[in-house]
Amino acid sequence: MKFAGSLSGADKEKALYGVIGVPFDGNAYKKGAREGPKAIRRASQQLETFLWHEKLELSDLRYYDYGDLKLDRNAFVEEGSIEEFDPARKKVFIGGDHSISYPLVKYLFEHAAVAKVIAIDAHADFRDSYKRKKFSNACVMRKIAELIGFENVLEIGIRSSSADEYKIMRDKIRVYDAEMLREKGIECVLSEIGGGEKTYLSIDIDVLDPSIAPGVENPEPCGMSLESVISLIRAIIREANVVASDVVEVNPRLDCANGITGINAARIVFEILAGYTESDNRYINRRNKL
Ligand SMILES: [Mn+2]
Repeated sequence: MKFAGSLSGADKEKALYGVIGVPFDGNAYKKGAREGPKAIRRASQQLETFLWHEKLELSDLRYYDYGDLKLDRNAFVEEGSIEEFDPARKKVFIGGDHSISYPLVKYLFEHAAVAKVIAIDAHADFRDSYKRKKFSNACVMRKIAELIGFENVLEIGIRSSSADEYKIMRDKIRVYDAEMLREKGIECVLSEIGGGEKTYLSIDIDVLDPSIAPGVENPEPCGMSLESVISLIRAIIREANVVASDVVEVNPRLDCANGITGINAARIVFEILAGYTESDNRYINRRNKL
């Protein structure tokens, strides 16, 4: 099953954007996120591909669902495997536990395709190691910062870390936590993110309140609404040069019967694709045509 609105295989050469699944949960404590891509694709089919609030038809956006990328046993991207998906195209990866962001960023960084990373997440993910795993999903932003430089990392929406993580993050990276967003609104972030450097945007679905995203490994109280997360994502894509994104940590084994976490993740993927189109000035608003 393809992501809703994807071009057909015969038309894939016309694609401007790519959707790629990464069914991996080898670094998560509770397993199940490997089934995330399938659940998000299925959920996307339940939503209309017409974005009502923008009067935008998603199948006009010309994206192709390339299927799944395989990470090897050590969670590294095999050489050349992302290139199959054309490095020039903006992409959305659907996970997978959050640890997938590290090999993806590493690959893109080493191929000069990404210079900065913005994470939207409830958790800091800034541990040096967790349960004896260096590449645990609880360490992913630390590993990314060590790779691309602490000054090139921005974390947004954070409301949970250990005291040790906080001590390191406080001085070394820029953080806009959940409280700041509530008090000052998303505008406080926007002044920080211009500049045009190629940016990777990682969205952990647990940034949402657990009442609307229960299907996650580590639910964290007092989360954001879907509306605020969508406004934040669209504003970031408008201001920064986002060339790749991921939506991670959907665990269908922990979701409710109606699959609401997968549905909200699918909606976020829709918004990323609409955002890419808008920032590339390819936006087609049907409001006047209908
Ligand atoms: Mn998280």
